[in-house]
Amino acid sequence: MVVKVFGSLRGACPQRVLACLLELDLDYEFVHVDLDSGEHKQPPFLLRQPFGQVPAIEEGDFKLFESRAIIRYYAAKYAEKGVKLIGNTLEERALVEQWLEVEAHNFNPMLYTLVLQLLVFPKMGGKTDHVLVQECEEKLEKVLDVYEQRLSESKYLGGDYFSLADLSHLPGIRYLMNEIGLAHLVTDRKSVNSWWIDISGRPAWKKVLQLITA
Ligand SMILES: N[C@@H](CCC(=O)N[C@@H](CS)C(=O)NCC(=O)O)C(=O)O
Repeated sequence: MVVKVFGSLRGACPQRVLACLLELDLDYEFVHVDLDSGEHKQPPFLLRQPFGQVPAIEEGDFKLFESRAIIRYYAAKYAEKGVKLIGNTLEERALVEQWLEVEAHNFNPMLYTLVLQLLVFPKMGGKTDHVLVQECEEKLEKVLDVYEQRLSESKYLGGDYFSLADLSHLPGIRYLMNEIGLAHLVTDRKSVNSWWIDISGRPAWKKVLQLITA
């Protein structure tokens, strides 16, 4: 069954879902939600996502929101497809879950604030809070130091295979590299940089980039 993805291509969270669907080679239909006109805050969309954010998916009668819940669902559902995005054993899976949590709770809050301060607010005519930017950058440096240690011992975050833990970082690190002038946070760290070159070169992510820039 074709998966309907409701979102905006410029959003990191919809990009996370697309990266997963493309890794799994699943058919999907992308339904554009117009963030500029506030379509995501209107009652029809709130029935799909009560917090008024993208993405949400629909597959027949089944509906789901929260990008990380969606990627977990599809990785588990299609684990037999031959693409191992989560572990086979409980322990392998727990490691992937651990780094997915790190992405959501240690990496993403800093990244999100930096994107708002350095990209979104200036575009809307607002002012950047440079003290906050400095604080977030320092906190993100510390998070990425932990990644550097992990990736100097393990090819990928969750183990020796590309998993959801790596995939979930792709949209956020793209912002660091290309949109907010903080590529040095990655390139200054040998193992993080090699990991980024590897995961961002995956065909599924390249297809997401083509969609974003089309
Ligand atoms: N935890 C949610 C966060 C969703 C989210 O922040 N979506 C952003 C786009 S990446 C959005 O809808 N922004 C518009 C808004 O919050 O009004 C998820 O992972 O799906």
